[in-house]
Amino acid sequence: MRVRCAMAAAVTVAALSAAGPADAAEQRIAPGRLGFTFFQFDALGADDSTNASINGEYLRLTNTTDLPRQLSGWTIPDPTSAGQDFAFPSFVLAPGRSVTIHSGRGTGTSTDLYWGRGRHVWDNESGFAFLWDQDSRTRDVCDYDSDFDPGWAGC
Ligand SMILES: [Ca+2]
Ligand SMILES: [Ca+2]
Repeated sequence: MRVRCAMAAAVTVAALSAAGPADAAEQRIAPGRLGFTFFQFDALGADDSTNASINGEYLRLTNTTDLPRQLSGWTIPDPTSAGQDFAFPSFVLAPGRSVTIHSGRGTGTSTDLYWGRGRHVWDNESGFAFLWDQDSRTRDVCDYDSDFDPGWAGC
């Protein structure tokens, strides 16, 4: 997934540098992407049961489309199959903005949301994070492997 993203970015850069002004404008208004952009799957330092450590695990979701996106009803399924999926509240992600989803407890803001779990969610070795829309369609997936990713992944 990351390799494909990197290749797509390289192709975009190449296309932009070779394109004329009209083509460049077309690129700017082309539909963007709503997806994961950063994943701290292993909280910094030794993992303990404190809320600060649990919140040190987080996923960042970015809206690079030109439109605000309502995420109400979207979910991030629980990777441990404990039936405690993260469900977005009524939440609008503005164009160009990101929201960080922390594993622990906290008060949600326009930039940070909290899963509310009492322990770390993401395996520190490897795994997948899925983003599902309100119809349970997969909109993005971020895979990671600590053999290649040093505690975090760029998605
Ligand atoms: Ca973890
Ligand atoms: Ca850690």
